[in-house]
Amino acid sequence: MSRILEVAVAQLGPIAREESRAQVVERLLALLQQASQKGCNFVVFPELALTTFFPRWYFDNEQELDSYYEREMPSDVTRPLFEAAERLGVGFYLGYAELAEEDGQTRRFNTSILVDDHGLIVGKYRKIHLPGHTDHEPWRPFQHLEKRYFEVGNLGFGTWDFMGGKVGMALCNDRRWPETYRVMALQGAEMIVLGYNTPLHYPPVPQHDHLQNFHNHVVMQSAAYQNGCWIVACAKAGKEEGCDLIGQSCIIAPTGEIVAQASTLADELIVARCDLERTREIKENIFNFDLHRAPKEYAIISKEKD
Ligand code: CDV
Repeated sequence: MSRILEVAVAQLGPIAREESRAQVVERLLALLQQASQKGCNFVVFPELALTTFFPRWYFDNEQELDSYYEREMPSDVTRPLFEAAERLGVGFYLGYAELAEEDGQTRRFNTSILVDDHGLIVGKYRKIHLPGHTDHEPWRPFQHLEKRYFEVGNLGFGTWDFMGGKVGMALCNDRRWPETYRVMALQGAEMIVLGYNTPLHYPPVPQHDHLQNFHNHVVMQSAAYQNGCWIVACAKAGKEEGCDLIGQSCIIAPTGEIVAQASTLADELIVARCDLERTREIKENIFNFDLHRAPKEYAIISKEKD
């Protein structure tokens, strides 16, 4: 027996600072359409997919900063994506900057949503591992101000019943942390989807620059295997406003094997037929959690710092 999700990763090339939301949505729609023509029913877009990666600049003008966030989802400009999802019967994952009013406060999150094949939002995730720094650091060739522009997500790592499977979400830096995947795998995740914006140059430790693509894949391939789940990862790639972003978007089987990989740094669609039943090969054998995990020995992992 098999349980298939026909998955497409819609890697994006650079988004210019001057590019409008409407122009970006046109690009996303073209990829969604292409995915549907290839017989896919689920499309994964990148992190912060509607604008340029704005945390690379320090803004002291709040109005300018706010212009990168979405106050509603869908909005007039993003609704065509939801309509296309319903019309084509194609669900999607999308990352964006969220400006929310909660408990009488304005809050900012790096967010992703799962939209089903009826065009309905069925899940929301707010990024938990926020990399970078809080203050302006002019010594850097570009800023990475996620710690300034976003709060740590307050929704935890969830999983959702989605189009016949159990799907979890993460965002970029989350993919480097083993706990991200394990928390979702313990909730039954069969597929974990994520988007990323990863510069080729890491200013604090430039001696690792040549390892960026390796580190990208090594964490996700081992996580897929160790948690017996599919991992679907979508980059925003290429030279964006002078900053090189890695590509190598990929679809990884529960065995840890990459079954599809992008070969450009531009808008590119890659696809794979993902059988969710294949998660059992791992989950019922080498990584059978019920039989072989030793959680009593892992208590230190979730202990707060003293
Ligand atoms: N957007 C990200 O989370 N980027 C980080 C970089 C800064 C290291 C990443 O983990 O890819």
